[in-house]
Amino acid sequence: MAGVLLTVLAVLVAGTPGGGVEAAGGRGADTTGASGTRTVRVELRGMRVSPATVEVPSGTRLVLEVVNREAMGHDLRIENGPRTPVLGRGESARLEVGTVTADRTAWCTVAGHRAAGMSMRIAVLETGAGGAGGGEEHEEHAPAAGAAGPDLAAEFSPGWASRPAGLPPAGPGRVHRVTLRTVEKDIEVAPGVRQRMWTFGGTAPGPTLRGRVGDTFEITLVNDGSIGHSIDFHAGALAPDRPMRTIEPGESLVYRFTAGRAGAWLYHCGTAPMLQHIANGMYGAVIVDPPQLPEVDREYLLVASQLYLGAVGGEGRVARMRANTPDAWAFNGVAGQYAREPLTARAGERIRFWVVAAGPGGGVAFHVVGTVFDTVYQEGAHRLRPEDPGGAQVLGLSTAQGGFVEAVFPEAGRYPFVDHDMRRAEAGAHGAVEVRR
Ligand SMILES: [Cu+2]
Repeated sequence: MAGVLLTVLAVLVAGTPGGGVEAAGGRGADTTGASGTRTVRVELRGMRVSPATVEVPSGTRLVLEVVNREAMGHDLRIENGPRTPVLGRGESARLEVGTVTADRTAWCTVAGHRAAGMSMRIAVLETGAGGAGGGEEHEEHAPAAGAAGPDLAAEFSPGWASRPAGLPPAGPGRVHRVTLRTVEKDIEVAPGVRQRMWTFGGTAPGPTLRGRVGDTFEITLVNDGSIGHSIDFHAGALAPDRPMRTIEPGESLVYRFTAGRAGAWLYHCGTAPMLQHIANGMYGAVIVDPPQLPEVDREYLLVASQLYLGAVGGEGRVARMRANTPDAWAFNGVAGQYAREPLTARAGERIRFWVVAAGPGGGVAFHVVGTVFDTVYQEGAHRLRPEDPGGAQVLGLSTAQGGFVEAVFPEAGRYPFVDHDMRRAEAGAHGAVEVRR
């Protein structure tokens, strides 16, 4: 309540020429040209800078008292001007903007925060006039993105290898202890295209965890990155407050959950803007086997995701995430990788494909050309079993859903698999299964 009042006050003060929270100079009526000093309190909270606009007469010496009102770290940087350090909750800093003679912008430089809305405008009013400041826009626009996306016919770098898609069975233990370190790492996400990704454990998707109903997972999350991160496991029910909290670089936490129910589950970073953290690679899968899950000849896991190319934290890239216009789509993080290095099987084998849709802005319509699925397990329930007379063509998953399908490959050949949304398939969400005799 007090915060709201302060914000309102700040807006009121900002909109009143000559006013000031702690006005140190004159009242703005200086006739010699210097309008005096204006001090404005600025609050950082909820991906917003309040007030969003500060209007001052030209020639005003402006001082901003910047305070962060939430646990997430923020700063404020003035265009062509000073910046605060990253502020923790309740911390404040004083910014001497200097004498304002033209419109300027200010924003939080923490990755993704500006694109999420953390910017403000310092607008010049005509001296002595109360009219609307019609200053020029200094907003930066997203760079025009290449409409064609990456060249999927290009070569991967020498020594490149696809991410192994084979899914090993769950280990014998009932407690699974894993340490996940958040690290920033350059990864080749499409042929010849390297991107700095934010990862769990150095890969995107992160490591796959697997167990059975009733198993306990104990994850130690260590932040080796340069900004705050967190983790959210869909596979277990608990109060998010402590285990899903954001930890700063150098910190760690232990996240313990018991898998009460079977399924193909997503895990992901839960730090704002989540859209950016997930799109930059912070996602993975937890497989919890249904009871009496029959053995099959081979199991594969394919995590579907969008890819956004460009500088990490680049505002244009984040703008594209928000517009849901990915540059490419991928299975297991790399566009087109299993077209280059196909999955393998033998004729007559039963293959189980586990699929998780990581998004962050779309699902998947998983289809294997030349096969008919006789088993579909989606979001914790069997929809089709081999003894049923029906068949299935697609495992359709919304964002963050998971499941598996099974098929028997009738004869040798090369069987493409796709996201049957052809925009996605042609943008990298395709591969093949090479079936031998
Ligand atoms: Cu993160």
